[in-house]
Amino acid sequence: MKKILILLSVILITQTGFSQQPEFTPNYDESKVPKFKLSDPLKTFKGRKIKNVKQWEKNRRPEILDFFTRNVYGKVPGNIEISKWQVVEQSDNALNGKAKRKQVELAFDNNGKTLYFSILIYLPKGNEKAPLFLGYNFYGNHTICDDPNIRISDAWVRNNAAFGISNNQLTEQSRDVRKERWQVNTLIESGYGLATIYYGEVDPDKDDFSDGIHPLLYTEGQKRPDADEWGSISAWAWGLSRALDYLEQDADADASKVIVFGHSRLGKTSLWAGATDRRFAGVISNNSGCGGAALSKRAFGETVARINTSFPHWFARNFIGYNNNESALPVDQHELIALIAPRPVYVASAEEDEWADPRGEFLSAYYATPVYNLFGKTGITSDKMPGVNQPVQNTVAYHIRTGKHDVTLYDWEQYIKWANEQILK
Ligand code: GTR
Repeated sequence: MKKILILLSVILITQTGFSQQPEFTPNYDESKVPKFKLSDPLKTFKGRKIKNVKQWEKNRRPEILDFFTRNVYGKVPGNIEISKWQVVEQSDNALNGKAKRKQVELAFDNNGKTLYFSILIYLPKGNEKAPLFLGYNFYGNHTICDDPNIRISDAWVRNNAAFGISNNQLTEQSRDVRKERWQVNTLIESGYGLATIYYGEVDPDKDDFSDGIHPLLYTEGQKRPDADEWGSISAWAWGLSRALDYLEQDADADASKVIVFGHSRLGKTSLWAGATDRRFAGVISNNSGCGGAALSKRAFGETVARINTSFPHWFARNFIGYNNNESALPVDQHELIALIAPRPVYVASAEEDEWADPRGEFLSAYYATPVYNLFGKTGITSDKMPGVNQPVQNTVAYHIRTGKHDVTLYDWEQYIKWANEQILK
């Protein structure tokens, strides 16, 4: 029996590639969090105190944004606009007559290459100018609800036996498998629209820079982004901004009320999109963890070194310089959140999601608050974490709910309640 088990684990290790990972034991002990000093969002790198919005906008915000751009997520090395878009399918009678549905394909041309991605849009019927949530999905637009009219993407996808995905291809079998995470009916009934995109159409989530959007902006002979250029998170954030470009031209939607949403790696993405594109009216980070809302310097759960090793394509290569070297960072993730000010931002954690460091996510929201205060907005007023399932909802909002790393109906109910106050009013 023992021999069989050993053999099985050897097969597993070689099959999954885990053997290449250096050993890593996450710290889940609060008393072992290293002592660290957080940078003051209201003091410039040169030590000048920031006293008002004007100084923040002129001297501080740009230097923080520049640091994150070059050293964390990577800069987009050029400009690509939508070359053409096409409504490939639409209906005024979707979701039992409650919604209008559109499927729009955007095309981007550059360097003799073309990239396409599709946005699935639902708008509440009779209230099309409603605010709308925009966010990526992990397994294709057709996974988000049981609507049989949602087209199936033919882009590369990670295999997933539970969803019937093999050969890196999506099929009918995975329709609606992620409906719990999207709660489309609740959104529509609450007067919100939803726009979603399969993230793999913008950049397949693998360590390969020959696919997705990156090659469209290579200089001659370039094979991968330079050390300060975009990783996948930055590429996905770019895609969200292009989706917003489209929404600005769509007479059915109100592009001034788009709340960018994302879970996990896509929550890191929504934060970066919200930081870089100030047209987004609000930003939601659901369980985004390391490289998202969680403070890197706490090194609790997933760390910078670990994330750069497991997912070498997510960040700019410069970020590797902070592997096991977080104290050298002149910024931390609270300043990513501060970049979103004064717009509403919601950081959400889950109790069992220790890997994402709920306390580190909370503290980021708390330490971003002085920048919100500068704008006369209320953020997180106490450094004491609220109890489980006891949301604090100001312009900066936070909750930690029971359960695991996921997006639940509870999360959406909070986002809607908060958006009613912060975006609608
Ligand atoms: C994990 C990763 C996290 C988070 C998550 C996800 O494997 O370590 O940073 O992004 O994936 O996106 O589901």
